[in-house]
Amino acid sequence: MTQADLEAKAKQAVLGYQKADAEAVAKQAIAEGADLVGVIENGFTAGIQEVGELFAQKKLFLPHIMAAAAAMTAGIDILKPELGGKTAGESKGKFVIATIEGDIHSIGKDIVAIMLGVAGFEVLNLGRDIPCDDIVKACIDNKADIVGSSALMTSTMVNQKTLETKLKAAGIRGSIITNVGGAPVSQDWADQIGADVYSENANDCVKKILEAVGD
Ligand code: B12
Repeated sequence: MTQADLEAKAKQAVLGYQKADAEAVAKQAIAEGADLVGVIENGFTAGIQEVGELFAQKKLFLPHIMAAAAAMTAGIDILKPELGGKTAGESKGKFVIATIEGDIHSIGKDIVAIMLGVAGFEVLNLGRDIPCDDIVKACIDNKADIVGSSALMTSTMVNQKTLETKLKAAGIRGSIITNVGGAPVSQDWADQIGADVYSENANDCVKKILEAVGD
């Protein structure tokens, strides 16, 4: 099967809420030595983005989103161990990532975390709805080089600003790169709150953070 066919099948599995199909296409991609990052980005991610748009247009409802996310996660879970990532001593930097306080959206953040791992960063994924204080503590405890926060709602974006303030108060803002992302987040917002890097998606994040750490 061609790469394009595998990607189309992965996308269709998410759009059709078919967990078993998502797992099957992931296994097939591995067996055929396909470009697995391509299958994630152009297949599973493209599928969930389309579902997200249909949800926003009220053509789909919450159960659809849950089922599509479950299919995507099942496929990605099979691909993850095959993606490699950093090997000991080669880390490009320690990246702490979390969905910001009050926000439970985790799909995009998890995709970013996977791609950063593939690019050679040591990623500590704290999860979702993580209090700013806990993010700051994780940065200190792990001597993080970069901290990324995800916000999917206009009501939770403000906590990315709180995180900036708390990193300053903890005295570590000068020694850490801050990265913000999420659908309502923009370069303007990053400038407004004083975040170092805004990323539109996983690719953009890897590119800009590699630049920021001087790789
Ligand atoms: C899936 C989804 C859910 C799922 C989440 C499942 C999960 N485990 O994540 C469920 C059903 C649980 C859910 C719940 C809710 N949701 Co919702 N949800 C969505 C939906 C449809 C898609 C989001 C998604 O996963 N997109 C796919 C991923 C791949 O894209 P992404 O998240 O944007 O991530 C990419 C980039 O943004 C970027 N990125 C993301 N994070 C980060 C982080 C860093 C560091 C970087 C660098 C980059 C980066 O890279 C990613 C990969 O390319 C959006 C609609 C939309 N169009 O966004 C609504 C949406 C975000 N939800 C919304 C709402 C209101 C809610 C609820 C309050 C609904 C409710 N009434 O209960 C609750 C939230 C409760 C809470 N406290 O958080 C609204 C927010 C409105 C607003 N502007 O504030 C939206 C926009 C829908 C809408 N149009 O109304 N939701």
